[in-house]
Amino acid sequence: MKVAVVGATGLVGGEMLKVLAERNFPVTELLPVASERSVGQEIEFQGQKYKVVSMDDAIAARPAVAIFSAGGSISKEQAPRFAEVGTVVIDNSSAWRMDPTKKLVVPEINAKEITPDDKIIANPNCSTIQMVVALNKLHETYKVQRIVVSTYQSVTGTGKKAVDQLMQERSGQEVTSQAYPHPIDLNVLPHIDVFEDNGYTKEEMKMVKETKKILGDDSIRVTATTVRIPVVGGHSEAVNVEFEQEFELEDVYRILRETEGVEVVDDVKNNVYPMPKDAHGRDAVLVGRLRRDETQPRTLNMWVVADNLRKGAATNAVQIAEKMLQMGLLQA
Ligand code: 11C
Repeated sequence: MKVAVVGATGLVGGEMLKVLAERNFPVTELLPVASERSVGQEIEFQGQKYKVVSMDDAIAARPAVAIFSAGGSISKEQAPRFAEVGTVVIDNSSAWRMDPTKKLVVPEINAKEITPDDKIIANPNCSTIQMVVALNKLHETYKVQRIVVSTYQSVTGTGKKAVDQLMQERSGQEVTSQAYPHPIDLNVLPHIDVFEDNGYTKEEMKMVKETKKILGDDSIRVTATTVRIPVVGGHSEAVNVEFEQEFELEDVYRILRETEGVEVVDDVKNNVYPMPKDAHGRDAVLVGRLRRDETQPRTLNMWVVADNLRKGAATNAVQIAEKMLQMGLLQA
């Protein structure tokens, strides 16, 4: 199968290539696409060298699937051009997520909604993916009414420039890479993406809107505070969730142990709980610190950690492609 990876030289693009190879996605020809200045540069994939090609050349090659991670404006412009030649686009930007004509997919939850008419599929935001993977089965059992979430997000969510800023600050070098308006090392920024008119950031509003769309329930109330911390391994989230039905904590543990994509890491007597350094490089969503909110009924506190570049981005996108292949929706 011909596969295009658009944004192949970025942090997420690199992870997409790694995940496609690791999972043995049946790639017969890779079309790495990047900005004009990278065209001709070589990329290694499964022991072979591939030249970075232009967007137009990739479209002309009519790949079966194009996995995009090149930013919203490029997706808005270029995804329809791929779709027109019959390529299925799986897009990791925010360009199509809230478009009512596009599916927003976490395969464990709603891949069954994809139909042969869907040519552009949206991959959700990383911080939303890990939260809904953890909540999906609990929602089916107890019905989520309200979520209060605070995030602790890795600099890898911003990209290479931010990783460089953190590392330069940490090593005491001159800081030539400035991704944030403030220092990030030894600091915490309650600011991810741009501020909107309601005082929330775009990242916070993504968690509000995308959660409802993926879980297919507009009545769920979500309020979020998203925070950048000087960490590279993954995003962490403190999630307070109020259900319609009462629960037993032991049933919550059982449901989470049986939830696809979740790993329960919770043994506080031995100081065992999810941490980004343990999630790094893995696909599982780690869940721990499970406890009742003692201030009100039917409410649970949990701590959710995942590698934002993997399940939060590349792995989820490749899993969508795998599901579509199984469903007969990708033509070689
Ligand atoms: C971050 N969640 O950590 C962002 C990165 O809408 O796909 C992903 C942005 C997006 O900064």
